[in-house]
Amino acid sequence: MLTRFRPAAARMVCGKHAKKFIRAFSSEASLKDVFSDKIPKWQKEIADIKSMYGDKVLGTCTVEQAYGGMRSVKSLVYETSLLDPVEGIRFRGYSIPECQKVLPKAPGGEEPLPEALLWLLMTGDVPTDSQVKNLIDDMNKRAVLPEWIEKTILNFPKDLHPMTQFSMGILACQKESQFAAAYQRGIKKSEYWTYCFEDMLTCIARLPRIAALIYRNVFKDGKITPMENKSDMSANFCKMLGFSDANFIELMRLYLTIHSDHEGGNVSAHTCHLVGSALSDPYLALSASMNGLAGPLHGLANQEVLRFIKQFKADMGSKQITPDSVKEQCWKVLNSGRVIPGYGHAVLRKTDPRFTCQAEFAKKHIKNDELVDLVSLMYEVAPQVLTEHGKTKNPWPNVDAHSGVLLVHYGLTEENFYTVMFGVGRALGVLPMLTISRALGFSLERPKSLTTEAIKKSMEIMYPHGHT
Ligand code: CMX
Repeated sequence: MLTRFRPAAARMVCGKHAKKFIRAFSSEASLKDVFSDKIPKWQKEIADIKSMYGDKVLGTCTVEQAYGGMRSVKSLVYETSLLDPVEGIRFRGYSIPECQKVLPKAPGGEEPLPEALLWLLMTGDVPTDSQVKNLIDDMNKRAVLPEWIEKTILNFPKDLHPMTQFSMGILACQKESQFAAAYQRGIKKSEYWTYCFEDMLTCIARLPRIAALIYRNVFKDGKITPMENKSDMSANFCKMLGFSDANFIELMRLYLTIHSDHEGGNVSAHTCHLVGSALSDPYLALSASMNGLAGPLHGLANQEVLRFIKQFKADMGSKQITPDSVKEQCWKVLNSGRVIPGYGHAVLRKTDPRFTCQAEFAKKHIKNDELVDLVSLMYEVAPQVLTEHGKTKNPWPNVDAHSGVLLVHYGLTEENFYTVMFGVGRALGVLPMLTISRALGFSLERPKSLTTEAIKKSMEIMYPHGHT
């Protein structure tokens, strides 16, 4: 059973450490064992980098960047994923197509299991089928929500935005934070991660139930199936939302996987990292992160895309949709001072591979769907319009440009819910990184801010004759 056992290294381990070591390299090893085993190596790597290069310059920040949202300033360490402007995201070095290939899948499924991605993000390793199965079993045990939280969510006003409800639902779970309780009792810094890990898994496991309660209460009759915690996270989630189509469940696996992580500088990831750096527990950090995701320039763009597409269809009435009419609609939006949602990106400079894999899913599973076809037509037209418009640095589509029409195809038509689904996925990236931050002892975030007056003064001293 010890398929990942490394005999040479194992021989060096003896006594009380041997049991822990063997546990960590067994194909049955739990995520916590494997993660725990990695920590000393990562800590040493960072200590070595700091001692060798601690005083070397990694990047600079210009005045333009300070005013411009710190775009591209290299000042964060984020281990789970890295974004290349042209190629797109890599999760621990694996591109999306590579993840689709190597990560374990559900029986009969073709898309990666999000739980497998969680393992990859936490450890850098592709897990075995049995490791993922054990992780799913563990998460299912943690997934049950306390009754008072279920009742609280069902009592929220139906016109409270689902993202606000989602953030509040996560915050309610904070009552049971093991990290917060342990910190109050008094724990050593070296123990922080283990409580953070427990909160991370419990929090992620509970998100599908929180989200499904919101969905059923706001958009349906408030009736929800009892807790579904027998299958994988995506299948459970779909069933609690009220969907049983096998292709929709596959889509959910892909959806949660690709929405998980997008390196550290985006608003939701950075917020989680920042709030967690104050040793706020994972529930507090994730709830804050979700408030950032709820902004229209970030996660809320997926609901805005569907609004845009629906409005476009309504404006067209019975007229035929053509590249020219799509172009005209794009200009209408731009000329009214709004952005074309789902297009552009702060880092990417090509089509987002998260868009591409959704387009490929549509090609494989969906035929003759007006809205899916419209998204394809938008892809032919919008980049050219945005290029002519001349403002955005990236005229290509991002993840949000495609996700909504796929959900509509399977009957999930309520666009105000879409960012909640993004949030369930995003937790699979930002909470593992939060746990890694505690394991590696990352510091409180405290960048230096300046006033405009201070910038002016410092520039006048550095450039007394003006800058040429
Ligand atoms: N439509 C119209 N104008 C756009 C645009 C778009 N899709 N994308 C960027 N621009 C404009 C910006 O508003 C900005 O204009 P001003 O100079 O007047 O302020 C200019 O182009 C330069 O912006 P940029 O450097 O190319 O882009 P930013 O890094 O500032 O912003 C983003 C990135 C994603 C917020 C922006 O492209 C945008 O608003 N896109 C539409 C909303 C969207 O799809 N968001 C989702 C992103 C993915 C996610 O986080 O989920």
